[in-house]
Amino acid sequence: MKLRSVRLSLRFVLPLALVLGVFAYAVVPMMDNLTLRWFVRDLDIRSRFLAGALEEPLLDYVQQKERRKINQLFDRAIQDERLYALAFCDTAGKLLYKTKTYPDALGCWHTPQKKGEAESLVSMPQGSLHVAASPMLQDGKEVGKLILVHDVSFIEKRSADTKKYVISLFALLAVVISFITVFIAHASLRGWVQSLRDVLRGDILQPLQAPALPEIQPVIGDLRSLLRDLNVERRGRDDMSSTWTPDTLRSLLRNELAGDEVLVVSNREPYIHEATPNGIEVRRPASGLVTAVEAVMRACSGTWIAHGSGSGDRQTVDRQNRVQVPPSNPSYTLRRVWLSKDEEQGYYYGFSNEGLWPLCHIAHVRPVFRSSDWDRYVAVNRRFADAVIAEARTDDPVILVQDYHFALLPRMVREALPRATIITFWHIPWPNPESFGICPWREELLEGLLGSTILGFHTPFHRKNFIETVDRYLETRIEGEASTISYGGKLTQVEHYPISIAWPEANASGIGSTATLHADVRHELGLGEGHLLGVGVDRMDYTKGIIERLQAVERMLELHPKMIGRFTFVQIAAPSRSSLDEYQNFEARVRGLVQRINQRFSNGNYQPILLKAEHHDQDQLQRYYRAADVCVVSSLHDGMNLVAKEFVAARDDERGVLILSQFTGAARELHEALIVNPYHIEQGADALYRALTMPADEQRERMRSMRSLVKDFNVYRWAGRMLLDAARLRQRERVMTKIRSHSRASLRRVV
Ligand code: ADQ
Repeated sequence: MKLRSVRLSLRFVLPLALVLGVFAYAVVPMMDNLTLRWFVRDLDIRSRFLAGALEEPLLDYVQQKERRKINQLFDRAIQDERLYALAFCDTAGKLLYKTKTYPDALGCWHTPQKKGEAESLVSMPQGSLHVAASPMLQDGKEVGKLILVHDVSFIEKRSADTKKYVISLFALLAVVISFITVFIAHASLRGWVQSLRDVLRGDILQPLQAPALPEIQPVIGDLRSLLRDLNVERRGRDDMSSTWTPDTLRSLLRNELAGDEVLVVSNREPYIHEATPNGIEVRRPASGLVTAVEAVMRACSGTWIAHGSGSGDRQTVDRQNRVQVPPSNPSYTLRRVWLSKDEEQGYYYGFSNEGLWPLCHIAHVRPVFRSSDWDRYVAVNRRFADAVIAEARTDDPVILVQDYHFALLPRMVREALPRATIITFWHIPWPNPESFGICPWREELLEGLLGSTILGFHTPFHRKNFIETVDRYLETRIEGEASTISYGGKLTQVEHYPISIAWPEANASGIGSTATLHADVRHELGLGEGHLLGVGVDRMDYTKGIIERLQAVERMLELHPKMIGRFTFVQIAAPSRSSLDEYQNFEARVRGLVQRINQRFSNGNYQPILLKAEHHDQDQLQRYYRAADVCVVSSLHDGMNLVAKEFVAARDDERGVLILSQFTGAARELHEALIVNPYHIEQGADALYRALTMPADEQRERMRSMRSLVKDFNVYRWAGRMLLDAARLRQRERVMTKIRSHSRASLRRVV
C-alpha cells in the first residue's frame, strides 16, 4: 500500500480503536461485576447443596457428640479445592466444631438479612472468602447451623481472565472492523476516482455518455460545469499567452484548419459602392458587425456573401457578382446577393428589424410580426443559403453566419453540406424564454439556429437564455454544463465569445497627436481650448439610449450651472433603418429634445448639445474619440457595444473617461468605466459630472487597465477562439469518420 493509503487507513483506524478502547473501558467493569454476581449465586447454590449432603451424617454425629467423626467428615469435605473451611454452631450461637482452616474472626457467621449475595463475601488476610450459613434441622426443628466457607480467589482469577478475553475480543474486533472498512472504503474510493477520472477524461464533447457510477450522478453536473469554467479560464490563459494579431489568425487557419475554406455570410456588406454625380464612391457602413468581421476577413481571406445594397454595387461586380475588397488592397472576395425592394422590405426591415430586433432588445418597443414578412425572411434565407452552397468549393467549408438576419440559414446549409462547420454568431442579446416565446415562429427560428455546429453569443447570460429558450420550446437533449444541444442527432455547441475590435497600430491613423487633436477639434466646433467635450457615437437607434443620455446632460447642467458654457456634448448618430416609422419617430424625438435643451441653456454661440446625425468615416470618429474628455455609451440594451472599446483603444494618452451602461455586454469587461443605469437620469448626470471633474491620475489608472484588456481581448482573439473550437470539432469529426469507416470495413471482412 502506498504511504497515502497507510495514512488514510491510520486516519480511520486510530479513531475507531480509540472509540472501541473507551467502549471497552466502560464495559469491562460492568462485565466484572456481572461475572462476580454469577459466581456468588453459583456458590450460594453450591453451599446449599453441600449443606444438604452433609446434614444427615453431621446431625447424627452431633447428637452422638462424635467430635472425631465430625472432624473427619469436615476434613473430607474440604478436600474439594474450592471449599475452604467448615464450622458448626449450636442454636445458642456457640461454635462447636470447625476445621483448622476456619478463620476465628468469622465466629458463628450471621447471614445478613435480605441483603445481596455479594455481602456473603468477606475479605480476610488469607484472601476473599464466600461464607454461607445453612440451618440444620432435626424433625423440623433447628438444632444449629453449618457454616460453609469457600475460597473465592478463583473468582478473581476468572474475572481477570474474562477481562483479558473481553479486551482481546474488542481489540480483535477493532482490527477486523477497521480492515474491512478500510478495504471497502478503498474499493469505493477507487470506483469514485475511476468515475471522476472518466468524467475528467470524457471530454465535454462526449457529454451524452453516462458516467459509470450512479452515486456520482448528483455531482456530475457541478463537476462538468466546474470543468467547463476551468476550461474556459485555461483557454483564456492560453490565449493570453500570445497576443492575437492577423498573423496569429492566419497561422491558426493554416495549421489548425489546414487552409480550409472560409465563407462569411451577413446581411450588411463591408463595402458599399454608391453611384454619385462624381462617379462611384465607396462607403463603409456604420455597423459593429462589419467593423469586427472585416478585420477577420482581411486576415483570413475567403469569401464574404452579403446583400448588395449600394446604388453602384451592380456596376462594380463581375459576372459571378463578385468583387475583390478592400478596394485599396484587395485581400478577399465580396459576393453580392441582390434583393428586390419587396424582399428587402419584408426580410430586412420587416421581420428582422421590426420583429426580431425589438424582440431581442429589452427597450420597450413592441415587436411586429407579419406573416408576409416571415415569408420573405424564409425566402431570403433560402437565397443566401443557396449562394453559400454555390460559393463552397469543398464539401466541408468553415461558414461564419452573422446575426439575426439568418436564423434559418444554418439548417438550410447543413442539409446541403452536412460536413460543413457552421459557426453562427448572434450579435444582439438573446432574451429570456418568455419574451422570445411571443414570436409566432419561435420553433422554426430555434430549429434553424440548431443547424449550426457552434452558436456564439457575447455573454454567458445570452448563452444561458438561449439554452433555456430551446429547453422551453423544443424537444432536445441539453447538456447544460457542457453547453451542448443535441437536436435531430446533431450536436450544437453553444458558447460565449465576447466580440471586440482590432487594436490600432501605433501611429497608424496619421490623424495627429492627441494634444493637437484636442485643440483642432475644439477649434472646428467653435469652442475654446479648455472647453470640456463629451461624445456619443451610435447608429440612430432607440436601443442606444440617446434620449436618456441627452436628458442626463440636461440634468447635469441643471445641477451644476457652472458647466453651462464650459461643456458641450457632441452626439454623432449615423442614420439607420430610417424607412421604418419607429426609427423616424425616434429621430424626431431626438431632434426635438436637442432643440429644447439647447434653447434652455444656449448663450450667444454656446449650445450644450451638437447633434451630427450623419455617417462619419473612421478617421473622423477617431478624432472625436481622442479629443473628448468623456465618451457616453448609454444603451438600454446592447449585445456588446464596440464604440466603448473603440474609445478606449483610441486613447493612447491614457486620458478620458468612459461612461458605460450596465446593460451592454461591454460592461461585463470594462469594469473601470463609470457604470450607470441609463434609465436613472440622476445617476447619469452624476456620472457625467464626476467624469468631467475626475483627476488626471484616476483617469490614467482606469484607462490603462481598460486599454490593456481591450488590447489583449481583441477581435482576432474573438475569431480565433471560435475557429479554434471549430478546428477541435472538425478534428474530432474526422477521427470519428475514420473510426466508423474502419469498423464498417472490419465488419464486412468478418461477414
Ligand atoms: P451595432 O448595434 O451596430 O452592432 P456597435 O457595437 O456599437 O453597435 O457598433 C457600431 C459600429 O458602428 C461601431 O464600429 C461604430 O464606430 C460605428 N458607428 C457608429 N456610429 C457611426 C457613425 N455615425 N458613423 C460611422 N460609424 C459609426 C451590433 C450589436 C452590438 C455589437 C455589434 C458587434 O448591436 O451590440 O457590439 O453588433 O457584434
